[in-house]
Amino acid sequence: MPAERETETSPIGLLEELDEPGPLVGILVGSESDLEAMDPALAELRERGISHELKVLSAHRDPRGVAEYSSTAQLRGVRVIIAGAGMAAALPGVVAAYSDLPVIGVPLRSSKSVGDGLDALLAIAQMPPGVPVACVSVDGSRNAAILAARILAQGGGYPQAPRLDSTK
Ligand code: RP5
Repeated sequence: MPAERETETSPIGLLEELDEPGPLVGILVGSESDLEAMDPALAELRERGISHELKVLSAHRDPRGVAEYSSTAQLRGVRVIIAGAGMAAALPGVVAAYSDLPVIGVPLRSSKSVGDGLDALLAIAQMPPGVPVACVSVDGSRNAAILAARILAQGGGYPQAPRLDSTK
């Protein structure tokens, strides 16, 4: 499997790709304007030889695309999802609503941020009970990649948690 599988294509057709083994880490960003902030994560994963893909998918502008990606990622072999977004950063939370995979949110500072990224930090960290998102620091994409690597390094041995009613 190649260490790097970076694409920015639409997720349409992901279901047809189920035969192909997916990368271990899926990286999503809410906008093309977020791409540069994820460079440290890409470098970290590359250096560690961890296969990954990168897609631009907005929770607000393309909610169906986010739902399709998130609900098929595990079937494709993805084990951890890193999702970076700025402003009203709904992306990591929406991904976690559709997937049982661990989701690491990266709050991003953008030119229109309030409080230098405080808006995104709160949007990602303040998830309601039952829908967990791990949150790193503002523009902390390198830490997100290191955390993903540590999650991947854990073996099995603990049964997968059953999906519970997240409204409780
Ligand atoms: C968020 O809005 C994106 O994650 C980005 O950080 C911010 C601005 O997006 P653009 O207007 O630059 O596309 O959804």
